[in-house]
Parts: sequence; structure tokens; C-alpha cells
Amino acid sequence: MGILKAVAVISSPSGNINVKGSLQFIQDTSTGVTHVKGTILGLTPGLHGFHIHALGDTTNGCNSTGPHFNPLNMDHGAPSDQTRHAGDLGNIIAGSDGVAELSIKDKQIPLSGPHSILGRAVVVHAEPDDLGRGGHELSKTTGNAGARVGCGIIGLQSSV
Ligand SMILES: *[C@@H]1O[C@H](CO)[C@@H](O)[C@H](O)[C@H]1NC(C)=O
Ligand SMILES: [Cu+2]
Ligand SMILES: [Zn+2]
Repeated sequence: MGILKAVAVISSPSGNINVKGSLQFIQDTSTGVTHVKGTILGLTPGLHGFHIHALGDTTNGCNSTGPHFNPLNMDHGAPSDQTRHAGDLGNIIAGSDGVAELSIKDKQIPLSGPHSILGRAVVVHAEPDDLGRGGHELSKTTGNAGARVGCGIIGLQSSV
């Protein structure tokens, strides 16, 4: 009961891009809602797909973090859709300065229990997520959001 906290330090392991940032995850265990907040810098202006991926493995940069976290075996969608991956958090928006300020609340990304996102990765993409509606062959799996420009592993943080 109470509050659980986690943190992810975002970086871009693959050389020529310099995406970085820090995100905090705060779950209210009475409602099950997790609040993701923080700042990511070094993005191109505009929309960027933003997801929880299944694995906390960055041995090959963000590419080894696996597919979108999908414990219920659903198609890709928007965060507000009934049909979505648990990890589908939609898009974040970077301003002309390349900075995205995030504040996302979601019920499918708990920090405890069988569908916990602890030890998995949060990933930022080069392109917008089409939320499953783009009609591209990748729309129903990845939202066709392009390369993985930044990622970080979600780790437990002291809740006091
Ligand atoms: C990750 O995959 C992309 C293709 O989507 C490739 O261009 C890039 O070089 C890969 N990065 C690493 C670190 O292997
Ligand atoms: Cu992703
Ligand atoms: Zn997805």
C-alpha cells in the first residue's frame, strides 16, 4: 500500500545522437495509476513514439530492449485504446529546442505485481507513433515509430 517509485536515466548508446534525460515513475498502489514525469533533451522537434519495451537489456544499445511490453498479447495501439500493448504510451512532443517535458498517467505500467515494468526499458523513437492507425505493415506492432534514439532501464528507487 502507498507509493512506489522508480527511475530511468535516458541515453543514446549509439554514437551520433545525443538524446538524454531522466524520468521518474510514481505508482499510487491504491489506484494502480503510475505517473511518468521528467525531461528528455536532444530530440528533433515534434512527435516521438514513447514506449515501455519488454527487456532491460542494452548490450546492443536500445536495439536489444526487445519488442513493446505486451503481457496480454494485444495489437499495438494508442494509450487510450482498449486494444494496446501495456507498454504503449503514445507520443511525446519536443519543442523547437529539442526538449520534451513529460507527464503521463497510465494504469497498465505498474511497478509491482505480475505485469511490473521494473527491470524493463523505456524507449524514445526517432519518428511519431501512428498509434496503430497508419496502415503501414508495422502499424499494428510498433506504430512505425522508426529508430530507437534513446532508452533507459527502469529501476526501483527509494520510496521515502
Ligand atoms: C539499431 O538498429 C538500427 C536499425 O533500426 C541500426 O541502424 C543501428 O545501427 C542499430 N544500433 C546498434 C547499436 O546496433
Ligand atoms: Cu518503442
Ligand atoms: Zn506497442
